[in-house]
Parts: sequence; C-alpha cells; structure tokens
Amino acid sequence: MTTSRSNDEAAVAATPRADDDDERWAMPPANGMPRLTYFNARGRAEVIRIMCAESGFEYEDYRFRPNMENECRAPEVHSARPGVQCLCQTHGPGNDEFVRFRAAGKSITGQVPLMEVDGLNLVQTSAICRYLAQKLKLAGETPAESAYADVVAATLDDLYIYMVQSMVNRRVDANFYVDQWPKVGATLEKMAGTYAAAPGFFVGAKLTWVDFYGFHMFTRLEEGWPGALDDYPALKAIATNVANRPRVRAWLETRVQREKELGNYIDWLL
Ligand SMILES: N[C@@H](CCC(=O)N[C@@H](CS)C(=O)NCC(=O)O)C(=O)O
Repeated sequence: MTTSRSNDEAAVAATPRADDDDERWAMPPANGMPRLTYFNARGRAEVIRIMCAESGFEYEDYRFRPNMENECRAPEVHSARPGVQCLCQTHGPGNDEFVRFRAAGKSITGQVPLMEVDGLNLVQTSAICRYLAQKLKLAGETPAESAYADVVAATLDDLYIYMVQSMVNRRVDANFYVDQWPKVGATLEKMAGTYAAAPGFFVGAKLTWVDFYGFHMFTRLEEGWPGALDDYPALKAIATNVANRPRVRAWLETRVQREKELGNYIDWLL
C-alpha cells in the first residue's frame, strides 16, 4: 500500500469519507483499502494519520458523523462551550453513530481508533502504530532502537493522560504546565539526548513512529502554551524536523479543511 512517490512530492494519501458513506464501518473495507475509524477529531488518531501521510500509505479516513443533539451530562467539564457535542458514554448519551459502532462489536475494546488493515481489526493506538511502523519502516533499525522507541512511546502515553486529565475549559491547565510538564519535558529531552544519534530524532538517526507521536503532542502543547518547548531544544528539533517533512506539511495544510468538511470538528480532543 505504500506508494512509490518520491520523498519530496507532497502526498496526502488519506481518502476522506464521503457524504453518502454513513455507517461504512459496518462493511469490510472496499478493495482491501485499510480503514481508520475515529471521531472527527485529531485525538488519538492523529499520530496514525501523520505517519501514514509521511509514508504515502493509502487508507480511508473514516470519521463518525458528528451530532449535536445529545445533551451533555458533564457541564462542569464542558461548560466553556455550551452545545459542544458529547462523544463519550461517560459524559453523555454519545455520538449516535458511535453508539451503533460499539454495539456492532467490531472494536474489541469498544473504543476507537480502530484500524482495519491486512484483515486485522486493530485497536489501541500504540498497537496500531507499532504494526504500521513495521510495515512502513518506522519502527527503528534494530531491536534496541525499537525498544527505545517503546520507552519514548510509553512516556508520551503518560504525557497524553496528564494532558487529558488536566484539560479544563478546553485547554491544558496551568497546574499541568507548572507541575507536570517540566518533569516529563526534561525526561523526554534526556531520552532524545541518550537515544538519538542526530538532532531531530528521538531514536537513532532516522525517523521512527515516536517522532510523529512527539510532534503531535508538542504542537498541541505549544498551542496552549506558546514557548512550552523553549527549554527543550532536542524536542523542538524533533517537532521542527517532522513539521518540515513535505508530506507532513501537505497533510497539515489540508487537514483543517477536511475537519471542517464533515462538520462539528471536535477541537478539544488532543
Ligand atoms: N488506550 C486506548 C484508549 C482509546 C480511547 O480512550 N478512545 C476514546 C476516544 S479518544 C474512546 O473510544 N472513547 C469512547 C468510550 O470509551 O466510550 C488507545 O490508546 O487507543
């Protein structure tokens, strides 16, 4: 599925869902085309999308159709923007299409992202990323590099959880930034300093999937806290390196438009 396009040619290989594609997740992917199912949000799916963009890996980018009718049961969390759609079972009756998706049992955890690829129904973001990283040669050059990438990934998973837990009124709160980020930031900086053989990478001297994961987290962080990376030159170099990849840049340029096309893009998910 990886295309043979040259590296400097901008490729956005994700096929967006079409208007008449409702409930397409219920059917097997057409022509064996891999399918990523998620909400109309960046969230946990975005690292997968960015990896695929870099590799020119073609897949269907299926996003549940958002619905705004459901009343939120967690106004203390969502009060900053009345009327924001609720997508989860915890905070409300949920996105209608997602409720049907869960009931259909295609996702073994009942959660998304779900990636249908090579006849597998894969869930858990890191498992999806590792599987794709093997296919796309982004898993590290040696078993040791893959293990180091896993160490970085687990630390980024912790960061993700901290950020989600600290998100109040749609932004990472000051406590996170003051109490948690300096510790995690310093740890990640040390990891890049220890595992990388060149600036701009977490591990070795070639891109691995955790560079895309880091890029996504760091850009989200900087949106909330401009200058968040200023004390972390190695992390900044990784974010810059990934942002400057032509295919990643092409993805970033088109994604806002894609998010708008389906409507009600969930901007508060990481
Ligand atoms: N550990 C899982 C977490 C997946 C997860 O929490 N997915 C959320 C969306 S970001 C979800 O499906 N929430 C709905 C629910 O749990 O009902 C992963 O990394 O993929």
